[in-house]
Amino acid sequence: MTDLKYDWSLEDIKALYQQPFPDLIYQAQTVHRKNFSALQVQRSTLLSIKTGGCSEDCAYCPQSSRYDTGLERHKLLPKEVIYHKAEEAKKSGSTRFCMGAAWRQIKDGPEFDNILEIVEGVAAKGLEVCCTLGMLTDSQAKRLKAAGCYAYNHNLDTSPEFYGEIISTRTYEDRLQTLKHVRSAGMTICCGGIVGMGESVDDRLGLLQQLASQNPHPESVPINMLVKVQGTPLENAPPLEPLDFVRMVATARIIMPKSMVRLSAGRNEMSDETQALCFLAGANSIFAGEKLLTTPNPGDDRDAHLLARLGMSFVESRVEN
Ligand code: SAM
Ligand code: DTB
Ligand code: SF4
Repeated sequence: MTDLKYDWSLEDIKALYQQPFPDLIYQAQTVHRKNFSALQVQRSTLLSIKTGGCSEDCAYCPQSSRYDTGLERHKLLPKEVIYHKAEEAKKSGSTRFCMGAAWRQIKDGPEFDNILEIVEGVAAKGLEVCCTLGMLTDSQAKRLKAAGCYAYNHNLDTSPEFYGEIISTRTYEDRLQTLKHVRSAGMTICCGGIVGMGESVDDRLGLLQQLASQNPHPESVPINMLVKVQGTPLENAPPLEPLDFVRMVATARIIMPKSMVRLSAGRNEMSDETQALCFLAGANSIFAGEKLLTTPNPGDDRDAHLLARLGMSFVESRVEN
């Protein structure tokens, strides 16, 4: 059994990250194989249930109302539309359905009641339900859990030091507080961040340190490569070296050995070879389908072709229901 550790120092994380690439990949692969099948990748499907018009100023995000990204806004989707998408996701092999809303926080009232009903409906279809709806209070977290929400996604995005360069409308502490509420309600935590926003290597590793200092570790850790969207302040962010991204994935795998490491946004812009290296480095989950929340994703055919060439396979969705 791999020992879990919650007090990684930045120096220790850096020593892992900076080792020669073959040593890093070997170590990550070894940890990966101790804890998971190295040949299997789990799929989640994302659906933006409320799009755009968000009051926050996250510099990467096409959905902030402060930037003109040409995105078509829509209010909360009708529940029939969401159920239909959930069924399609299950048929195409996803085991988790993740609903995202461009909100700063959930507001109690009819809209939240609707969400609770939708969560119940999707869970009844035999999918793991994940929500990402912004900040939430302790009692909202408990109600979501009671409705059948299995996981809650809320990212720390970057290091505490770099965070202020990216978001001014809510604090790191706010985010940690929401994560606390999610944990105490008994939902699992999906928490990660974004690479490629102009942050330093120390910022990337500082993010990993924050994630690994949570006890228990987040059950899933999405590592996003920034999708540069025209009109956002980060549209011209400096290019990211793909091998640095792979190093980030490998380091996450080593320090959070039992977590699902999700190769998240940015796959559409990545070569198949970079993705293959990420799987070698311990990534074992992806978002499936042609769209993330608002930006393009590779789609099922390209993913199936890649996995087949690697002799790998997808975790199959449960067949009941
Ligand atoms: N509004 C909620 C929130 O911020 O928690 C939920 C949705 S928000 C779009 C979920 C996550 O998507 C963000 O925390 C961020 O990490 C990621 N994200 C958003 N835009 C992105 C982009 N352009 N590239 C990569 N990741 C992005
Ligand atoms: C996460 O870390 N990545 C997903 C999910 N959690 C909600 C979202 C990625 C969004 C990329 C930009 C977009 O498509 O709008
Ligand atoms: Fe709003 Fe979430 Fe986008 Fe930030 S990341 S602008 S909170 S939708």
